[in-house]
Amino acid sequence: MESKKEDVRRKHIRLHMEGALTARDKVGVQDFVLLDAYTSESAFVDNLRKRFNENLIYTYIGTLLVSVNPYQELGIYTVSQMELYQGVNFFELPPHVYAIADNAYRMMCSELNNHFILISGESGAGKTEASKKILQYFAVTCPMTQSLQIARDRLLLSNPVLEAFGNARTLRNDNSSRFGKYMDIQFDFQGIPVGGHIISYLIEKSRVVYQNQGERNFHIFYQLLAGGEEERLAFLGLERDPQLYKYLSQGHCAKESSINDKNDWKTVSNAFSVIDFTEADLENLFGIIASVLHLGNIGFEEDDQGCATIPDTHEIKWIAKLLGVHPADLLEALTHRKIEAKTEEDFTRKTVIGLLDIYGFEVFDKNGFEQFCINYCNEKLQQLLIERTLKAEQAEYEMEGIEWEPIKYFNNKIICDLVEERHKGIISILDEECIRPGPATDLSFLEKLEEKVGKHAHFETRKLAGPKGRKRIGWMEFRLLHYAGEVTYCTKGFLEKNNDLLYRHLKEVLCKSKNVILRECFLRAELENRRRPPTVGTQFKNSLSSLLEILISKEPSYIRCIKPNDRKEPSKFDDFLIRHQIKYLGLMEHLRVRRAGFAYRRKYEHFLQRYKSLCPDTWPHWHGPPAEGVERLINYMGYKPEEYKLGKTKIFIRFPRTLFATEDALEFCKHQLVARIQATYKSC
Ligand code: AOV
Ligand code: MG
Repeated sequence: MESKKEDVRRKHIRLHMEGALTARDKVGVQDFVLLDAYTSESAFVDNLRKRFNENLIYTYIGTLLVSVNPYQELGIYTVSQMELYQGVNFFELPPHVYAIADNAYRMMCSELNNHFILISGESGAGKTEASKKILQYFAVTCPMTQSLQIARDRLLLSNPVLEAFGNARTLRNDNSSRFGKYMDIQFDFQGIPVGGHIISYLIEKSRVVYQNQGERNFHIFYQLLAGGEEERLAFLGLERDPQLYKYLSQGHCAKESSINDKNDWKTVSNAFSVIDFTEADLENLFGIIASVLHLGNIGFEEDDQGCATIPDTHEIKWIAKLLGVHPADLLEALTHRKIEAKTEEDFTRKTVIGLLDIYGFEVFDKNGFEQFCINYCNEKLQQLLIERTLKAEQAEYEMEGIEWEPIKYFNNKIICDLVEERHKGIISILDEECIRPGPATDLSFLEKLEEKVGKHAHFETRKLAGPKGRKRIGWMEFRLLHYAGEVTYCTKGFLEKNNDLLYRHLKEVLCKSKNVILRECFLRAELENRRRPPTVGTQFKNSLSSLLEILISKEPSYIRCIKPNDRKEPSKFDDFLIRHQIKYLGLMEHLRVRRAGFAYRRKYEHFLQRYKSLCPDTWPHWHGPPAEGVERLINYMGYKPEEYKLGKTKIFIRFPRTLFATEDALEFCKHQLVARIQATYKSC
């Protein structure tokens, strides 16, 4: 294993040094900072395309990983690949999501601090897949005691369950995450995983009752019908055919060839048993799932007095049985309306690596409240990235006392403020409309927006349209100019979804349910609390701000995912689409900042450790200050003054070729050493 690992490393270092040679023409450079024409977007795209055509989907910009979704299995996630990356210095092997994971792990172990890996990119770009690969990497490579293996399996198997209940087919992605997920793994001081927890963010509830053309409900409904045992379905009063259920068939794609619900059911049921769901838990859980399907099939009619009635009570009986409520109470609650005036973990010696996998930026033909929340969330993550990379990188030069030319970049804080600012932002305006007395409607909300944020540079409505020739905006719509592009939102449903109120009468019935899970969701104490709960928009805003607090306190690693085409096809590289993503992800600015005259920077200690064998003064040991050792080494190597700068804690190397030459020398030195040893053996 070790010699194979060494071979691959050597081959890689050779490729690395051949940056300017033939291999580079074919496979491109593996780190964009090595691009000669690093300011050219075309050169950037060319490099990405060359690599994509060779099935090399990963490329670095310094320590940031750019990943292009291959839409096919590439065989690069095997256990032997994982072993290869384990404990190897970041730039020594080709770019990989495992290198990011391993680097975060090693830094956490050596510096005893907390890390997080932020995976971003638009819907379908590969975020969830990347987060699963990272989780698998930790599961396979981290030291593990026997008892911890059970916890590990549980953590891994929580994923298919979360996906079954939280993911669905959309027009953008067959397995689109409809909720945000922050997962952290806790490690003890020896780097052994000892636990973890998962926080989920705003699930797209409305999908349960309505899906657009070409989209589906959450996977679990279809999985249960396709794979559930006969007796289970009979117990739940369900038929196999999803077309029989209104909530499963509105998108006209209940049966989708690219999704194997029957197989997925097996995975999910197996996961349920490993994570210790008892048969009673499952009965309660699927009782709720089946009730939703029955509920969707209830036919409401109007009687002579204009009141709602349910003539056929077949479904009501099933729901009442499954939820353990009285059928008459349920019927009454569905047809009448009564009108009436997280604890933080205790991190001591533990450190964590957090993984954030959240819904990506989304644009459909019709965008509603859900897209508004999802895209707002993406604005916030972009903001975090700007703060921590573009700003921080530039601050590093300042801190290290290095002169440089500041780089301009678009700061999307202005859009975040437009959405979330207190008293002035869109969420506040929406909340005001939701609580004000008198008849508020989705239209009056739009008018308030026009009045209060109409002049904002990133906001448009039909009345306040931007330049001519742009796509028309409808009466009920407003448009936001997001960092990732324009999105036109229809305000229909904004008030209702933001309020998210369930009539008290219904809640009272559900509080008395014999179904334990349901009773936990509808607590009597909450029913008695007459205070109005915060709106969905405000809850979301608050949970995002606590998420950012969690992230800000940790050391970041970034993965930027790119979607190669809109048709979910392998080997298709759509230049136009990719250019757009490169632009809005700010990758060119990131590269420019990263290069800002210096292609590489390394801490003195690390630089010396790697190259000390090249200079007699530093080999085999250097006992003085690392900065002085580095100075001796580079003088010996003949670095010219314009090739580098010495900062307070790091050496900054201006040109990639200087580093290549140094790597070259290191390789040569190793070969000589090996040849000398072989010669000694032969002569013995
Ligand atoms: P997302 O998480 O970024 O979208 P996914 O991670 O679900 O996107 O990826 C979408 C699909 O692309 C997956 O189901 C795979 O078929 C394929 N895919 C992604 N990454 C890889 C990879 N590394 N290797 C092979 N196939 C891949 V969303 O959740 O919609 O924002 O809300
Ligand atoms: Mg996802």
